[in-house]
Parts: sequence; structure tokens; C-alpha cells
Amino acid sequence: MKVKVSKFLSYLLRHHPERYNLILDNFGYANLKVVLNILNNRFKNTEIDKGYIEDLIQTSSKKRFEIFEDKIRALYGHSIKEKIHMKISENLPKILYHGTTEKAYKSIRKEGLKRKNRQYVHLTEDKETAYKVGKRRTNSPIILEINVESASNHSTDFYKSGNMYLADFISAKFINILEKDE
Ligand code: HQG
Repeated sequence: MKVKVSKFLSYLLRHHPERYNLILDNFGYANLKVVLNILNNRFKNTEIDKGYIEDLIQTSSKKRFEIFEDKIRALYGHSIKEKIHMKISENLPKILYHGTTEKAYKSIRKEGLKRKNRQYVHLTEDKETAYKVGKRRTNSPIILEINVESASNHSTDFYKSGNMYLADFISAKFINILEKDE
């Protein structure tokens, strides 16, 4: 049940708040009480309170949501039209990773990493997570290495939200493929 609730929360807070008349502020926050109401209407056999959501956030390996005071938001993954504001991160790792497919890589190496249907390109600090992200689409994912230092020096902004690093676009100049035995 927790997975179902988590998936629905992603749908609600990242993609379609308007289908439930839910208002998000510029940072992606919605009123927690209103969200709990929507959840309890949908999952009638489970009592979902703040503690339930806190537990869902804590027990997941990915930090997808955040509760702050009486508000809740998704930390990444948004596809809604109104751009969610993210804070520019100053303290960056030298390298970030992105897991994808061989087919996507063929165009990424020419045109760079694009955000596609989401508001931002998604990057991680560890290769393992990047591998898992790629694994959603293919059995043999390609891991890309982003040279954060050069990209930042050429005015690419990076944002950190939860454990995820986000960017608007990464030029192919700053992308290398990680060799399989590294
Ligand atoms: C690819 C999930 C061709 C890109 C995941 C990716 C992650 C290009 C796909 C998070 C391209 C977009 C985000 C180009 C990028 N040509 N393909 N120029 N530029 N692509 O799902 O990063 O579990 O929007 O490589 O696990 O896969 O839901 O992004 O394959 O953490 O919390 O276009 O969402 O998190 O796919 O996934 P997505 P993503 P949750």
C-alpha cells in the first residue's frame, strides 16, 4: 500500500495537481491537510495521516517528498507547466552521473542532455543510483559522467533538491560515457 500511496503522491505533486484542484506554490509546496484529504478519499481502507507520510518518506531509499511545517512537496520529477523554483547549489561534487539507454545516448552525445517531459535534467552523486535509473528502461544501462566543474565554469547552473541534482540542460561538451569496468 505504501508504494501505491507514494506513486499517487508523485502523480499528484509532480504531474497533475490540477486534476484534484490542488494548488502548488512556486516551490512546489501544497497544503498537507488538503493532500491528506485527497489521499484518504482515494485510499478509503487505509488511514493516512502525517505520520504515515513521514514514515513513507523515511523508509524509501529515494527522498522523493518533503514535509515542512504544514506543507508537503515533491523534491524532483515535476512535469507541470509552471516552473518550480530550485535553489542554485554552490557546493557541488566534481562529477555527477546520469543513467540512460544506448539509444538515448546516441542523440545525447550530439545534442546534450535535455529535460524532455520534466522541468529539469536529473543527475545523481553516485553511479549506483544512475545505474538503477537507467535500469528502468533497459537491461544494460549506459552511465554518463557530467564534468560539473567545466559545466559550472561555462555558466551551467546546478540545483540540489533532496539527494537529487538538477540542471536545465547539459551540453554534450561536458558529458563522457563511463566505461563499463570503471
Ligand atoms: C533521455 C525517477 C534522447 C534521458 C528516476 C532519460 C529518476 C534524451 C529520458 C528521475 C536526451 C528522460 C528522473 C536527448 C535526455 N536525446 N534522449 N538529447 N536527453 N534524454 O524519466 O533522468 O523513482 O524524464 O536520458 O528514477 O530517467 O520516479 O528522466 O532516459 O531519479 O522518484 O530522456 O525520475 O525517479 O526520462 O528520471 P525521465 P530520468 P522516481
